[in-house]
Amino acid sequence: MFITFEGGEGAGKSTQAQLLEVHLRAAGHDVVRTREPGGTPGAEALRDFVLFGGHDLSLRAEVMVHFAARCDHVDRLIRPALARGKIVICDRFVDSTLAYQGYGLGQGDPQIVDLIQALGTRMGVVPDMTFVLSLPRARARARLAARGQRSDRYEAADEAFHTRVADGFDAIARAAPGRCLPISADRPADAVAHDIAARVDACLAARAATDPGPA
Ligand code: T5A
Repeated sequence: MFITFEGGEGAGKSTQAQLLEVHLRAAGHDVVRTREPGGTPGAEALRDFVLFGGHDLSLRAEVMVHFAARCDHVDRLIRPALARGKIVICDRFVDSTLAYQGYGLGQGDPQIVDLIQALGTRMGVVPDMTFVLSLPRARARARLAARGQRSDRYEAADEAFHTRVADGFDAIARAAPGRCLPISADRPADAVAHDIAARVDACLAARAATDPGPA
């Protein structure tokens, strides 16, 4: 089972991914938790390059860097883990490229959106469940300021960019209602985690009920 977390910066994706991992491990599941951009040594190097390198790439080139990192991540970590029956929890995936590069930077340019969607279909893995966390931007900014880490190039972008990204995530969730589960993150972390765990447990129970088991 492949579970992804999406949403703007500071919405609590990493916190929720970690809490879900703890919940599933406690129930005896074998879990791999990872993130994008990154997740493998090569993809982490590309993460540094694209988030902190200060390079002025064309938008298509930037899309390709995210997908180059993703290919390494899928080929070396995600697909093998899924093939071994593990539950993979990933903090961001293709939807982030669509929201940030497609809607945020590309402002919905159909050529960029098409490119991202075409590359996305070639990754060979599709999330079974995607939790799309939403949080008003002012609340997210306050959480990030309280945490006090250095900003990457997207976090530092203007508010119009972040509005387009948030609208992009809304559009993505509306377009894939079977996969995407919108979650309000403007609540205590344990309340958010409770809702997420309930959804995942229900999905695992439904799968177990239809699984014929070993022949
Ligand atoms: N990107 C990524 C692209 O542009 N294209 C792509 O294809 C991909 C894959 C990634 C950046 O790259 C962009 C998107 C991003 O800008 P990142 O560092 O991985 O950079 O950024 P984020 O994924 O946004 O990670 P953040 O850590 O900034 O945000 P999270 O994970 O949403 O938030 P989290 O869990 O770290 O929480 C932030 C703070 O809030 C607290 C936490 O303790 C923490 O201090 N918190 C809460 N406080 C109160 N109530 C709650 N419910 C809380 N939940 C968490």
